[in-house]
Amino acid sequence: MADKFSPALIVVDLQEDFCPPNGSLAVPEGRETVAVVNQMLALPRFVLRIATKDWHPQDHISFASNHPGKQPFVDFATVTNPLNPDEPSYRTRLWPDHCVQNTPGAELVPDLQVKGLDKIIEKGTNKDVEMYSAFYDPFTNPRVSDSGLVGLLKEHKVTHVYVVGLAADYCVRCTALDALSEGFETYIVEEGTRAVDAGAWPTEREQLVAAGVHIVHLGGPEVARLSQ
Ligand code: VGL
Ligand code: ZN
Repeated sequence: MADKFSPALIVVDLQEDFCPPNGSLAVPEGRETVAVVNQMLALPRFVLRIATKDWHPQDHISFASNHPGKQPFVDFATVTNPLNPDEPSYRTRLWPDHCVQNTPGAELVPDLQVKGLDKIIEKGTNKDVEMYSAFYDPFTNPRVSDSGLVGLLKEHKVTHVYVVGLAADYCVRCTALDALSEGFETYIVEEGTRAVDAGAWPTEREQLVAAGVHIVHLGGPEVARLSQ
């Protein structure tokens, strides 16, 4: 029997606040991904096309504004599992306020072909935890938030996950790593993403490849098979 190929597309956080010229956390060239993402959305082979929205309450732990004296981009905060203070805490980078629920900055970019989407998943809604991944937060003992994405992919018997959107070095990266650990063959289409720190991307890219994520390109065979 031929190997199963049942691919899903995950479009990560293609929202106004992550795009120039006006986004509060604009990723350099972030808006250039939209045409590529629309091209991916139009490919016939996907069994599921999902978009995520970063969707924070105003008091979210990742906003520097909620930590007196701390500066976005440069400072960090400690995150502790709100359900288990004994689970090891971790340091998380602080950001400008972004993607606040029901604000214009949290909207998907207007040029995105949303009619091609099967579902939109909101993440980062718990004020006490950072959630870069489209699947769940980084805590495991116990997990604090689960978006339901694994369940959805398994329901549709998805085998391969293609990830695009923003930002390559944060939410795209974490989503790809979780997809991999859930057992999916995982691809990042590089033209369809951009990094917050473009200078650090080549190193992070290598780490993703070492972990088993396939970083692929529009003209390559991994994308071509989505047309057949
Ligand atoms: C993201 C920083 C903060 C992302 C979300 O979508 O990559 N980055 N929140
Ligand atoms: Zn965020």
